[in-house]
Amino acid sequence: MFRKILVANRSEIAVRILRACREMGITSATVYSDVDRDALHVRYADEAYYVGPSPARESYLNIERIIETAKKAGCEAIHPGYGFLAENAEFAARCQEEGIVFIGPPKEAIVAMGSKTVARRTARAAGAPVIPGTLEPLSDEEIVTKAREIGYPVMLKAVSGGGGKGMRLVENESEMASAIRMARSEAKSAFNDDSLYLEKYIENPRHVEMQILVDKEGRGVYLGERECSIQRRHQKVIEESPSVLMTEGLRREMGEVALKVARAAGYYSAGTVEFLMDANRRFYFLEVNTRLQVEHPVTEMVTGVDIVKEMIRIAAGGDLSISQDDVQMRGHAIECRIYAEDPFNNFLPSPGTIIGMRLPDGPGVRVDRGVFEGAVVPMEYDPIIGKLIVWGRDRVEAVERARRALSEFVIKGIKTTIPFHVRVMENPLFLSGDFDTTFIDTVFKKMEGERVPRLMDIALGTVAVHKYLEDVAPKTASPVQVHAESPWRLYGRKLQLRTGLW
Ligand code: MV4
Repeated sequence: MFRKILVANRSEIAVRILRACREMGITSATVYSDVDRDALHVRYADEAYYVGPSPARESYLNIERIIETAKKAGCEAIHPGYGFLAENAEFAARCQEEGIVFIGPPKEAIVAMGSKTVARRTARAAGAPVIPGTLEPLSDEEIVTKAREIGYPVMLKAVSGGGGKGMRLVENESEMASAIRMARSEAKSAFNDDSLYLEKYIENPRHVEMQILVDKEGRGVYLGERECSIQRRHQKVIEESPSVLMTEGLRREMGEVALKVARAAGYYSAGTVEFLMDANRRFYFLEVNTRLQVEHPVTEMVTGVDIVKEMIRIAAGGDLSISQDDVQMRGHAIECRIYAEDPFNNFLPSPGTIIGMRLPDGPGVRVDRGVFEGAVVPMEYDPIIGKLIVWGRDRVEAVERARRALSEFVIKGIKTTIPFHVRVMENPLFLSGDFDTTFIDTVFKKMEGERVPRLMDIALGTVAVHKYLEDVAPKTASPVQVHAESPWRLYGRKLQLRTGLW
């Protein structure tokens, strides 16, 4: 096992990985930029090294500086977390050249899965159901011909894309010329690669992804699926496991497909194989995420497997600590991503100083966070400041705990997505499980200009802090009184009635 690891990331994911190091008895080091001098991850690491100015490209993305830091600190391995250098094949290659273990998949797998057409060819060769479409990049002329063959509507996608960038829905041939132009230019500026391919458009799909672990010997397990259909502009906002659509048979099928794709790509480490699922529960391979994902905790909550520790063990050449038979999914987990964004103002970023914070806890509650009371949320990086993950014996209990935990969760000084999650947790479509990737756009778009009603404010748990920070409390009824007519009880009853559906 490694003696010392460099965690080349920041915020909640750096903290998460540093915790795994501590549990494994591995000495940890981390890196920080100017603005992160006092950041939480710096405090959780055994050592922290300054790597440059605040802009990510000069610090967290500075490959040579990070490698040099790992060597200086005497680290045998680097964990990249997610984002930044996590899916950067050049970085993985540089680690290898310097004799440092990259805690992630082999660089060849990053390159292969980074090309969506190579990924589709690999998946197809492995026998995975792939969305009908092309397996090669196309010229403008080929796009028009192939689109006719596939049949409109089609999705025009960037070969180097993923996550929705450079993607265009094209309903008919008259829209094609301008769609090609826009997609190529978007892809060119985002990935420096303007090549495109085509897929048949899947209407109102659900995003279901399979978590896998594969060791360097090629032994693998799947840890079940995550339902990630609640997204906003291709950013996931809520994830849960299991998916309400899943059956045991379907899970086994999807899990085995995911492992076959991974093996065909020469993959090892933790990874995620993404699928789109249509209204008939047919699933199609979408892409492979060659990294630890933001939403990994929901899988940890239902399987009890520590994905980060397994990932480190695999990187060190160790065996998986579990076989497929050991993997049991128990209960239901839901993750609410807490972003420093204003849900009442089109999710505008809301950087600033956190002047007050109360974290939820109690039964079935986990909070992974990158901030603390007094912390500054900088504008330079991803606005995710933490995640609330709840576990319940079933989906109903998980939702009840999410509501309860959200009602305890207070962050003052910046705007957060907490009130947004409160709304989703009371939304009938979400509660019924009958939602797809259009959920936020169709049902939840109109939070602009809305104000949280006083009752809601109390349910949010803000009263206690208001008492000290603002003069709101005197204007409200006492918490006890309001509680008696709190919307939560009502919705809680409605929810109980729905239990039979799942
Ligand atoms: C699609 C699709 C429909 N048909 N591909 C968006 C993000 C990227 N990872 C893939 N995406 C989609 N690809 C075909 N052939 C619909 C989406 C899509 C979507 C997928 C998952 C979650 C949310 C989404 C929101 C809009 C569109």
